[in-house]
Amino acid sequence: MQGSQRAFTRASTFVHLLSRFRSFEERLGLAVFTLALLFAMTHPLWAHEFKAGDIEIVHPWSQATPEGAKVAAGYLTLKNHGNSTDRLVSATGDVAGMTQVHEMSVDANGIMTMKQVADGLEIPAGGEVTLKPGSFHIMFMDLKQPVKEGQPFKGTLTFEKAGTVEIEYSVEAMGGGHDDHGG
Ligand SMILES: [Cu+2]
Repeated sequence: MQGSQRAFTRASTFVHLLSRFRSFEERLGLAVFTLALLFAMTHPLWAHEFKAGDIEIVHPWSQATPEGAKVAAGYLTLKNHGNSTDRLVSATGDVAGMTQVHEMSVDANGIMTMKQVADGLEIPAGGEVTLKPGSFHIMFMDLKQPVKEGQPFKGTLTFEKAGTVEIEYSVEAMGGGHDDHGG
């Protein structure tokens, strides 16, 4: 994520400034402090997770939409701790009139297209699938209200075997630079 990279650059600059401190102890103490700071910046407080049976749902998030936008996208990681394949068959979101699970692909002409995942999104036994910008995503359509940064919204995920679970999407700032769902 760009944010993390920026945070990293900032932290690196900070480390450079710290090299002016004289004693080893001073440097060590400040280095530890810097690492803690870096950790805090790259592991957002809003990281959160949910469970449905053997499926662990890690950090559902969405991106703020511009005023008047009709669509938004949801991203998360699905980990299957079970011994059999499961599938994400449907999803809902409080903000949307209709929600679908989409996949993105690039056609022969280099045009990016997306379509609904047929037969559900497979999560292999012991494996994981990440829904992320430019790839699989949850598509919120017919938005009833804008998706606003810092205003999480609820939704549900339904799995073939693990059933339905309620989750909450955190909303990150607009313009992360890698979302094609501006509306
Ligand atoms: Cu889509």
